[in-house]
Amino acid sequence: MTLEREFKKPRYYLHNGFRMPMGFPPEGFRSGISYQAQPSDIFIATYPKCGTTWTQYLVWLILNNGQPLSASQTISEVSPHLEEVGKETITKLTSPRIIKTHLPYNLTPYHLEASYIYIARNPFDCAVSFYHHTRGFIKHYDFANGTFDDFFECFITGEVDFGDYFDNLVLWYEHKDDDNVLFLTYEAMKSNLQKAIFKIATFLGSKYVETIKNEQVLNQIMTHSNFESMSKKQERWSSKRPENMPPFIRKGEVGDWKNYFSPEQTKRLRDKFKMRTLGTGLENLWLEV
Ligand code: PPS
Repeated sequence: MTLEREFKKPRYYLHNGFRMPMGFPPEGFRSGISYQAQPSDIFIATYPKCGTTWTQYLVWLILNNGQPLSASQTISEVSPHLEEVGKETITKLTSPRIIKTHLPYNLTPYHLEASYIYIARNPFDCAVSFYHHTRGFIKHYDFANGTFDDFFECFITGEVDFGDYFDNLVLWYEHKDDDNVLFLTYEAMKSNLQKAIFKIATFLGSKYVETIKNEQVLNQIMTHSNFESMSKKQERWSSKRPENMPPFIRKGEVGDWKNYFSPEQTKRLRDKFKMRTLGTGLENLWLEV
């Protein structure tokens, strides 16, 4: 008789059925979802590990003529995480506010004139990145010794913080053609960052298209937002991770998942992807991954 293996699970807490990292104050969530969105707000809405920080910084750079954050500033100060810090902190930001959120569409504060930039990443690389994230933030998840196989079972069943990957993606994708939504993929940003910058600037308004028409400004945006520059900055941006854990801005690649997934896991996630995206238009989004 074979015994089914017990999988180790990270620690979470449920807020009205919504799974959040331990250590995120419940009050932040309650208050964050009741924030009244403003017309000038720019939400960076993503499922975790899909390119949030990269896009936050791109938007910051576009809004600030390519000027990088100063040594005393961090990305989470200028673009806080809504459901972590709550609405008071967000309200204090100067407008236009750059707001990070991992909330699903139906919980994200809405205003017809606000801007929502959604970045999607293929679920395979997302799962690997999320695994390292979960391992590294020990105080949140108590999962330092968790394996990829352990985490995969949580990811594929949607039992991870901020909910099921597919629930988040499919619902946001339904709104991809709304006037106030810009839908981009991490992979497209990787293959042509300049094009993504033009799309973001165009979406944010003609004033920003003028900004990036200045070649010097565009070059600065490209340079400060590239993986190497952001890797150097991250020590000040994210809380200290243990020596033996990869950094928050880790590898920044498309296809790293192949180093982690077993053939069985690959088939299970491919099958789930097919099932959850059938008839949505998402089926062909990542044919080459
Ligand atoms: S979080 O915790 O949800 O806010 O994480 P998020 O920022 O969404 O995703 C982290 C992954 O994005 C990669 N990253 C980048 N890739 C390419 N270029 C740049 N500049 C960049 N900045 C961050 C980061 O390395 C994480 O992916 P992995 O695959 O783990 O490297």
